[in-house]
Amino acid sequence: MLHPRHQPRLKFVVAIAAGIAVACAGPSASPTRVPVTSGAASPSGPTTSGGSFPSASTPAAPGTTGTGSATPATGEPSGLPTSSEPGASGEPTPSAPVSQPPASARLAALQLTLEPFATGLDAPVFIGHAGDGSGTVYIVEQAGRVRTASADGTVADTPFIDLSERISAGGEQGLLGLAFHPEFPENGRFFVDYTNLDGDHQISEFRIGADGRGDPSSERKLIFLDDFAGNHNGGMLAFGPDGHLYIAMGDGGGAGDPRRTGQDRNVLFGKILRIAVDADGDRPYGIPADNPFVSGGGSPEIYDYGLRNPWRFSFDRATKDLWIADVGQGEYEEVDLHAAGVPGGLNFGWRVMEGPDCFEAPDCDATGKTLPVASYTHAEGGCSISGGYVYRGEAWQMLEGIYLYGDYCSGIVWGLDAEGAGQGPVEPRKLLETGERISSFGEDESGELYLVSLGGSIFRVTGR
Ligand SMILES: [Ca+2]
Repeated sequence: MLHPRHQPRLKFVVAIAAGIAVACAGPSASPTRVPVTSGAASPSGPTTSGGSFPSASTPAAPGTTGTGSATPATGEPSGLPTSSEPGASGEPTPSAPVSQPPASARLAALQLTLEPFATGLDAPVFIGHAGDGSGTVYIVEQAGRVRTASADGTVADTPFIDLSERISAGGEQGLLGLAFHPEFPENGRFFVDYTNLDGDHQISEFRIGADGRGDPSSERKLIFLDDFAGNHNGGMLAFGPDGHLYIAMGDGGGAGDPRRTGQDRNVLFGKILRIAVDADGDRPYGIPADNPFVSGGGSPEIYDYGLRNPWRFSFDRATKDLWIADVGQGEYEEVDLHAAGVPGGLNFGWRVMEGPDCFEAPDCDATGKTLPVASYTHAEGGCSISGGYVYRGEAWQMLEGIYLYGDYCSGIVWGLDAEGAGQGPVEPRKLLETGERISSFGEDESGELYLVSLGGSIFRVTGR
């Protein structure tokens, strides 16, 4: 199933539908609006930006990715922190280390703010770290470059690696994911997910060269997947607490899952995949022995299924829970939870269901499907969810145990009580209207969180 299926490839070249702008306009009034610091909010907002990444219902137009012009308000590097000391970007409020209120109570009182971290990036879609103790963060630019930034947000001129010549970028395509091997400091191995020049999926390993940067000539290809549409490509990569590589794969694209891949356990589209990254015999990767379909019933790489476009997912550092944000079709954006200890093989419902409801059919069979722990309608707040992280950093105790996520179209950020979500329905709280095209969240090695705007800026997330 890893080989091209020689299906005709649809080429989506469409203008951004006016409907996206309408759908993304969102509520005009926000009772919970919290000011973004340092003028980070862009009054023009995402509703006029045109880009759709990753789209909810409409394939995105190629070449619409921003380079910063849509969100100019963060200004020049002079506005950036000039020191790696925490105080340079806002001193965390000292607070008692013991007996803090439960997450639900802190969430109700939380004031979330963004502080400028880095600017001038070219369509950034992710930020992460290498686990090397350096404080360096790695920023993925959609066109195919990985940039490094020091702890004070200074972006190095020379990319860590430039893969742009082998990548098709624009719309939902490009360099989409990056994950460092858990033993990267020793072995220099890292992994990327990109759409190649044909628009097909490639998950590959690279290694650093003698100069300490990624070596473009070191590519070792792991998974190739022939795609049939430009949208719904997933893209997130992350090593789980089990040391295996988890891979987000969208349903292939189009609209409404035309090939019914989400529920088809014999194709890799519409899934979370899980592999061991070392070669196993003739296969360039291994299959974890406890993957749910190793003995039949589906492709052995599959971990969870029934997903539409799980653009971003993350693991809770403390609980090891897997949080998946699945971009919806025309109605719902959803947050899915795969609790630690629960075996793989969960079915999150697409395209039988979208969010908590049946999709298209007036009624449907929800038996055996894992419903989202949270969702929002497009009328409530956007058109394309960008999943975030459960905060486990040290600087902002008010954020401890709160899962943050946002919407690309509306720029809204929500939070929910992560522990509570594992026990039953929780009520997310709208925390901030950023005015940014939120392409992703990310974390540094110490667990501090960042918000990535496709417009070219990255912000630190703070909570008081
Ligand atoms: Ca696709």
